[in-house]
Amino acid sequence: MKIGILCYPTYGGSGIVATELGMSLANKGYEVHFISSALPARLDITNPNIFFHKVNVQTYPLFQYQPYDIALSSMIYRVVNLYKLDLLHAHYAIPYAYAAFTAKQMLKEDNNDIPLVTTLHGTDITLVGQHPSYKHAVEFSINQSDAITSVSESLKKDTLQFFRIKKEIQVITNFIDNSEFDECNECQRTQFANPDEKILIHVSNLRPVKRVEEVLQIFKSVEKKVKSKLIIIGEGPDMEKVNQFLEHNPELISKIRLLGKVNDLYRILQLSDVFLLPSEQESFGLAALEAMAANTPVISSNAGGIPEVNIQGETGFLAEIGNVEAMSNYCIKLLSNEELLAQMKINAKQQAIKFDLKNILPIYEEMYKTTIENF
Ligand code: GMT
Repeated sequence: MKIGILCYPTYGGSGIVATELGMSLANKGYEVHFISSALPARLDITNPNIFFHKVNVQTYPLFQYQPYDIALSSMIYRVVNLYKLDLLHAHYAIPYAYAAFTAKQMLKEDNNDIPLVTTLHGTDITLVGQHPSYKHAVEFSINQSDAITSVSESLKKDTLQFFRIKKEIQVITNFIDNSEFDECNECQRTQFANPDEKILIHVSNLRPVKRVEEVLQIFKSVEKKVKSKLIIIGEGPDMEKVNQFLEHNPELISKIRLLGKVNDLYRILQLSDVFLLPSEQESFGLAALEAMAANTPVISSNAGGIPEVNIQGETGFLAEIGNVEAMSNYCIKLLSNEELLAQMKINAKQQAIKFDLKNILPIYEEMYKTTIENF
């Protein structure tokens, strides 16, 4: 089977899921073509079954905004024709499902139409997709897809609530390749904390929905009770809030490490004790699953699909969105009880194993086959 994957190339959940899925399919012998504005961050382009097609946006002085969607649909059309693809898989409705629909119309003119699968990831539904500027086009392109998948039950519910969807939505949860988290010999806690200190960690693209200021407030409370350090990984618009917090709390500067984008994320997760995710919205919380795969329990809000991943009292603790006090207290409780911490580390890993790639990949393969058969 030859599959075209349309996704965002940058650090962000939807691009990561698309890339990991494509690489796993390529390892199983499928021919996988990535179409995006840049090489996806984690893509191993040396795999002979993987192809990358960069969307080139032709700039022209007349355009106030360069028309990426037109260039994208043209590139989809060209790649399908040239490489004889069997199926397109759009990750994130805007603009990928929309551009794929346009490409399909062009392909129909050549009697060469192919099935389109759209995977909904979260903010395309819960945030940006609901804006009146996009809503009708998002609803239309979801309904024009030949199969629709959602990364959690919660996101499926939101999609059905906010849009008039005429087709079945299949929940295929996000996944993790636990084999990438084997025994970490290079994990050196001493690089980040003294032996008597605990390590708290937050990983995100620091957008407002991630509520990074609450991560900092939680750490401020915890650090008073439990000797600890905080690691923040990622870059984004709310980095300014982090800087402002440090200006107001200079005594914490030596206790908070800002690492930006890192290549060895899994290694750093493996040496951490607790992952903080106080998000306002989270369709799934892939970052929490990655932490769990690294034996790291999670203290989170109960937004969206997080409760499907982080189980209260087992893999960590959850509180209402914005309840910093509860999240801080849970964190103190967890970090000051070695027995509880050790048990939750084990539970977190067991939960990650339930979401293992080898359980989820066959579901995608089956869905592709059914979609092609019914086309
Ligand atoms: O929120 C992000 O970090 C990025 C965003 C995206 O679209 O790339 O992530 C969304 O998709 C991820 C993969 O399916 C989910 O794990 C995230 O929960 C979801 N983010 C939100 O819903 C806010």
